[in-house]
Amino acid sequence: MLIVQQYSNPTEIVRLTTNFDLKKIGNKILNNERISFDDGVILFEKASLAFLGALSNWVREQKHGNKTYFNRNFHIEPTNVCVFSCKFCSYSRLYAHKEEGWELSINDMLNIVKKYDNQPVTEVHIVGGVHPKMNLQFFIELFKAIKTHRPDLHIKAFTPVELDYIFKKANVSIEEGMSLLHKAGHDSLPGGGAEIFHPEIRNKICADKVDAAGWLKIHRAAHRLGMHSNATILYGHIEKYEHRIDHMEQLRQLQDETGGFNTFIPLKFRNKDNDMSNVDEVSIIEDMKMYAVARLYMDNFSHLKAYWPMLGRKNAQLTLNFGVDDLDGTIDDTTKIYSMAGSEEQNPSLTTEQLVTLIKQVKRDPVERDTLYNTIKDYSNESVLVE
Ligand code: V47
Ligand code: SF4
Repeated sequence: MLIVQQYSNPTEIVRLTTNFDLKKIGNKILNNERISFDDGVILFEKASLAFLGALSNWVREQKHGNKTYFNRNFHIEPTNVCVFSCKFCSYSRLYAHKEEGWELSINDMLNIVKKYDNQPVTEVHIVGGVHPKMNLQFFIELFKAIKTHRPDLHIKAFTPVELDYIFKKANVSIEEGMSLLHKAGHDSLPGGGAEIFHPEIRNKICADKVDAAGWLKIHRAAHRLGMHSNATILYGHIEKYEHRIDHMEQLRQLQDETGGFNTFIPLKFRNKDNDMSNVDEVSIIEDMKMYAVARLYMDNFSHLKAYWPMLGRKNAQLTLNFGVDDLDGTIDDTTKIYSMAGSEEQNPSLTTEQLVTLIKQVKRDPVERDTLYNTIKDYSNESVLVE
């Protein structure tokens, strides 16, 4: 019992650490000092899971107490036809084979929104392939149509991969394009398309889409318009720890500048049916290390999210002990982007009651939030749930 207490108490675990570097890093964290690039690499290379768990859980607790957030959202994937050819992607069909893919019209997408008319969802997450015929005007009309039908629905849409392509095609600047979309109802950006920023890896896994500078430029422009956004990392393939830290460093710097990021979302590489199927997936231990180091490195990001459909429900529960304070949403739909890559959940869907139970099972207080983390409902004292 004493040993368990020592190993979950961050002060004790730092005191007992014999490695000089880790002790120094641990003390920095306990003193709320920022850790350096080299510190981040050392944590990945040398720290035990117990050390990372104790410290990342402590940081999470400082920021959010016992709260674990979730939201009620649904996804729309306008198309899986894509002009790009990312090697890790199991989802897209090249434009040359577009007959194998799907393309939704504005009306199709509005009908999906209408399916949720009497449900208390707060957010629609729109992301898909990059289809050459779905242009800026198409999406302006889509956003206007959604907002006319349901003005209170938050539209979280498009990665810089889609936006960069759409703006170049429409011959507008990033600022102009973002402003037009924002006026039409575009509220925030999800975190996708970031993958690994470092060109050594990016050029091997997704050479033809927007680069790191372009990705960051679009998020910066969104933040300057007052929009918020998320950021992801696609980890656990051919990258090294240095590449992960480089990625987080670039995001941390932009966050220092704008403060516009809501949450950081590590996405585990899955290897089913893609051009990187020869690359093994990493272990659950590596997953927990990724979450913990992210929590320790990204000191200016309020939230760390585990996307449960990718990890599975049990592993998602485990991440809550490694710095995670958010489990994304109820995702009551047929999201294909992950099931096609071999995610744990083939039909990702959880009711609010199931998600709340999942969080309560690990003794956390479930809080439903909107996209911007305003509290909608605190479920900590609810024993009977009403949907
Ligand atoms: O950028 C594609 C990833 C991302 C694979 O902001 C893969 O709330 C693993 O960013 N293995 C898009 N991952 C999805 C995304 C996202 C998801 C949930 C919530 C939010 C948010 C954002 O999906 C892509 C890419 O990194 N992805 N293929 C794969 N084989
Ligand atoms: Fe296209 Fe996105 Fe797949 Fe890359 S990850 S091929 S940009 S759908």
